[in-house]
Amino acid sequence: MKFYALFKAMLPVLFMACIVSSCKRDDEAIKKNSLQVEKQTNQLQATSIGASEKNDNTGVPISNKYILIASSEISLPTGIDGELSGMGATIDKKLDQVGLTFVSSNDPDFKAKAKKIKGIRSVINDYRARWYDPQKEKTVAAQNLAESHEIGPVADNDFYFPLQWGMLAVDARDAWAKGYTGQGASVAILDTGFDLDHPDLVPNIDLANSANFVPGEVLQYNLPDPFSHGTHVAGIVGAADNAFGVIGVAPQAKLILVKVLNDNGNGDFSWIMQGIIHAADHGANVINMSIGAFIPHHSQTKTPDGVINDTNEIQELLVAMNRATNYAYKKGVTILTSAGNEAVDLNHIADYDHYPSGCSNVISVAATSPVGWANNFATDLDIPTTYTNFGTSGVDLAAPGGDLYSTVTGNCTVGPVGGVPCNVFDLIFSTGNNGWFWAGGTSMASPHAAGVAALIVGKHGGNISPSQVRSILQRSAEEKGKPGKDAFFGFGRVNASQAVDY
Ligand SMILES: [Ca+2]
Ligand SMILES: [Ca+2]
Ligand SMILES: [Ca+2]
Repeated sequence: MKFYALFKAMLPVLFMACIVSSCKRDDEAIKKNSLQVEKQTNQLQATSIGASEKNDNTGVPISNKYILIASSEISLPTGIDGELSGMGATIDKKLDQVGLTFVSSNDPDFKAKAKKIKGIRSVINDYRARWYDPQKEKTVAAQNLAESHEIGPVADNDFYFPLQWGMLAVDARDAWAKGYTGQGASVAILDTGFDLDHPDLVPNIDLANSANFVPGEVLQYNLPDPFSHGTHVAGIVGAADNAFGVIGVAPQAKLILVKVLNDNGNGDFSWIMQGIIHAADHGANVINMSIGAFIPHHSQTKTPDGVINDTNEIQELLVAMNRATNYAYKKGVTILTSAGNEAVDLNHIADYDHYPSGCSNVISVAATSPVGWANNFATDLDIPTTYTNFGTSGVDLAAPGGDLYSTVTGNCTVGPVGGVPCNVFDLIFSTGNNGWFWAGGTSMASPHAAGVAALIVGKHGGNISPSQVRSILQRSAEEKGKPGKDAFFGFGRVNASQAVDY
């Protein structure tokens, strides 16, 4: 049976500008050699998708990849290996913990056959989606950067800290001054590949527990384009306080890097589920997923063969995803995700829901930004961005995500960086592949909140449940917008300093 669906997916990063700098300790060496700004507008658009993989801008079922969902949520049927091999199928991965198996088979009747295995509740296609389109990125003439730098004693401020208005917005420095830096907390970053030898990340990367779930690729980001989404997100959570580059919200948290999307931005749902389970089983206290997709409630597609109703398949896909997030939650993991960048009211979209922000036991984060911060450092840092999704049902918290306002003109200088369009400084500055970038999106908001979650976990020595972490995140957030929970801020904009007072 073919699987048709209405689907749209992307990584929630909207705007990027880059400053590619030498990763050298010497400030003189820190000169931008390239700067470009690009605005990508991603409007919600439903795309009708056929069962062909030819159009790689859209989500498609993978014709020979299947997800088997057991009736049990905590185990797989005994003897399933033998039954599957008897069908000529290959087991790609078994997740006994949640009763899921991912299988390859070229048998066109595989689905019908596998559904007959005792203890199997459903068999659906796995899905691949392009979550991020590198064709829409700028091309940067990246310097091939030597990283044979020497990092001196930790005494200086990290030289790009003056660019990090997001740290001011969440009162990160006050939390650090109180002695809370995320020490003792582990944050798993589920994303594209990462710059594993970036001097800002190396001190905190927990390589032993990091993992790649993308067949044919490695954990290290490996594209010529130096913007690396995963590297940017990781730096917001936990770039080291090492007198170099930038600082993350939780600069002493350990970073478990988990590659669930390939460097071109494609990812299978099975890779994401494996990443969630891996993080939960390898000591993560917090998971950050700066990824997002709209999945329809119902799907019915007219084909030459008649009408195909995929509603059940879609519901089962979500059953599988929820098993992964529920498993992590029960193992004590606080899960943060981006609310998405389509500027839609999540309370009032009739036919779609946003995932993984809509999964069970995850915290969804909307994005805020100043307007013209480089022109006026006293300006409000907590304005809802132009792109952020909103709605009380779909937003739990708000955090800095950055924006790129065309009304902000001219060139500005902030800290060590000058001659840059003033509006670029309203984006979030963090690590990229062999350098640093500005980027904006709810992809950047979620890791600010994940960093605050890490500060909370660190303060409590890891002995705190995800429901308690959520409660503290919400109660310590700064009230914004309408009193109480509201559409753009949820329970408020996260505050690191207030969070560590609980
Ligand atoms: Ca640093
Ligand atoms: Ca590198
Ligand atoms: Ca409010």
